[in-house]
Amino acid sequence: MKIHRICFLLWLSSACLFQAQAQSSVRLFLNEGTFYTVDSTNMPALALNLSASFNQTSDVVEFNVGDSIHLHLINNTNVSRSYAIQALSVSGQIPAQDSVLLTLKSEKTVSWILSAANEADSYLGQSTMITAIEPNSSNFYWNIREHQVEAVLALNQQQNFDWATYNPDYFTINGRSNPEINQDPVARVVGQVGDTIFIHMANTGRSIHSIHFHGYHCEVVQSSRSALELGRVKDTFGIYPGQMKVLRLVPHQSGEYPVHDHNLVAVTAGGIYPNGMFTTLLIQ
Ligand SMILES: [Cu+2]
Repeated sequence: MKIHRICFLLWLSSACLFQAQAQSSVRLFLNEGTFYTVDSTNMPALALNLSASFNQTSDVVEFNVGDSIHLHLINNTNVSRSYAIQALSVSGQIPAQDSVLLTLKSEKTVSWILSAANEADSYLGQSTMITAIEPNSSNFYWNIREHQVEAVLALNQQQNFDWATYNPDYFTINGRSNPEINQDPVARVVGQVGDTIFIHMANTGRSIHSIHFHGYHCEVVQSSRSALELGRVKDTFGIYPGQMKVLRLVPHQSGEYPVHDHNLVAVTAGGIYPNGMFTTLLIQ
């Protein structure tokens, strides 16, 4: 997974006010390709990438609070596709091989989920995070999903899938499972004691997940579901389908500690444990 960081070389100079108001541009391609699980099972997929080549670990768009960005969303497939940022009540259609331009700005730190307006394409992988951050802050991104080949194949053929029979058997963070999650610098939290670290979690799947931290507690600083969650300091964070949740972690001790889905089925891949949602925090 890559990340698009819109940064300004002159941020700390006297030109920063001008630079901060400058508008930047980013191109995000909706690509189709083949998703490979950790045991080499494959299935058709969509992804949002910073280039026109498909990568199953959809890329994140990050910009600084107070800046605005022009997001060119390019449909690099041969059928018309929808898009939506539910939190902003933004949605629309992009004809095949065409694009739309979205101008986004935020005066406060916030993360949004950019997905399809329809469930099928979102489930196939058209879903990522767009986030406004404080300059020079430490941010990591966990796009949490689960996969069932039968569901993917049905939805990819525009057939209905009976979600009552949903029984996913692959569970990923940024399109990867353990042990590959720790090789993703966007997902794998690395920091130092006393750092302020923000972990942006989006549940872009269909199941509820419950993410458990060993060794540390985090504070909820954003929840798209309920303001009641804000300020809670815990070690386990439930996250509903479609929910965006941002955690603040200030590590008090060094070490390498696991983070995983507390539902142990979600720590498997094709039935093999622990090849699902499992990663480690590395604090020095
Ligand atoms: Cu645990």
